[in-house]
Amino acid sequence: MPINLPANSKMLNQDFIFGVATAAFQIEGAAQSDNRLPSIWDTFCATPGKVKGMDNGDIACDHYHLWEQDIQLIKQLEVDAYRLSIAWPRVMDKEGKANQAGLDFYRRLLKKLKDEGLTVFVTLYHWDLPQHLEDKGGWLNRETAYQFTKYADLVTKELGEWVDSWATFNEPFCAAILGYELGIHAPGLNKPEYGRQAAHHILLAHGLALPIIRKNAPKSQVGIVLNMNRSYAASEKTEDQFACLVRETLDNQFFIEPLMKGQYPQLLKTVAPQYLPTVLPGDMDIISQPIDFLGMNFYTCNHNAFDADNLFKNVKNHRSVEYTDIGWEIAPHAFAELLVNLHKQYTLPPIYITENGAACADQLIDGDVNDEQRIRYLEGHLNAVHQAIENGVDIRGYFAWSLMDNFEWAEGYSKRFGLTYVDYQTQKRTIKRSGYEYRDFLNSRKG
Ligand code: IFM
Repeated sequence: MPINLPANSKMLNQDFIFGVATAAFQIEGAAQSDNRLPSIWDTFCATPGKVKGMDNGDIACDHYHLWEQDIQLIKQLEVDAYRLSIAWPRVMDKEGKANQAGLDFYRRLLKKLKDEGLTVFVTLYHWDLPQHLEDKGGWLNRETAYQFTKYADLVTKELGEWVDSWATFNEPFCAAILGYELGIHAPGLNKPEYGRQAAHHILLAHGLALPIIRKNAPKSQVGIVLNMNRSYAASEKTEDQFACLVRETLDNQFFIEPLMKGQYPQLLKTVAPQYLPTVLPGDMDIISQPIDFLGMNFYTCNHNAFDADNLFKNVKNHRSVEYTDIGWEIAPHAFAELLVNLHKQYTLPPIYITENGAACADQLIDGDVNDEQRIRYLEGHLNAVHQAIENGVDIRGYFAWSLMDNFEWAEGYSKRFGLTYVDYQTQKRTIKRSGYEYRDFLNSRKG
């Protein structure tokens, strides 16, 4: 079943970038190698009851050792670009000094990626905060934003020559809200005021780092990556419509509005003031500086019914729809709508779809993984991107999540998002049918 786009799609032009994405903690392993410090995810994994099966990132996909073979895997998929993240605890010691052994790993990796002709997108923070900073309050401590600028300065100075695109943060919603408000992710705290204050400090760190990155890497583009959901009201009832509006505000607008307009959503002042962080004079100007691109990660949609005790309450779609193995509704139409709505609400910079993909109950049988649901998922969402572009949204690229199966945070290794199957016992990689279909689709474009 091939992946198809309309023949006239702008996504088939040579300048539209297609890639695959990963993140450091999810694939690297080598948790104790070369003076890497513990991160909040190491601590969270070691805390009983937090991660399924008490899985951890100690070995993961052992990419730290298998990186050359993994670059060949990327080449086999014949993509244009690769998106990865740097592990802060690997490259900086507690005093803020460079850890050359950790930096050397990334130097070798990035240089080879460039030698292989790939466009390289790097995210500075994909959730692996050094534990020693969490011990001082983590993202609840404003000082962490200033520590982040030192880390951003070091990394963009040392590694800038091989990077085409820098993102400061991946999914501030997950880092702050899942981590500090809902307690599902590291560091596992759960108070509304914590989540929103952590989010403010992350956005502040983003803004403080922008001029530093621009100075160190003047030829690269700089932006940030947000994850977004499309919210639907569970019914026509006023209270469900209201629940949907609040949810959309807390999930999406809370992050994009400060970046684009320098303010938090005004609606929260009246309906949920506990979700407004403490902001110091000047913060919003720092946060809302222009960016070269906005990265957008999309997976699913929500249906919201009013519950005064739980503004994050989801109900199942009452229509018969398909879900992935992680229980997320497959809703490509929601992706197109979300993109077009944002385009109407804001003057957006160019957008890259920095993540999109499906967790499927993959099985390796005789060297073959027949993941037809993932192929349909990819085709549906690629066509949604096409629709959004037709409706005027400036989208420049698309990254499938993920290059390979990996550590799926609180789900451990139980959920597989890869275009490549990983046997965690042997570390053997097997390209799934979705990987081959993605490759063939990219080749048809080149032809
Ligand atoms: O695996 C994650 C990734 O780290 C961030 N975005 C969502 C993916 C799937 O949950």
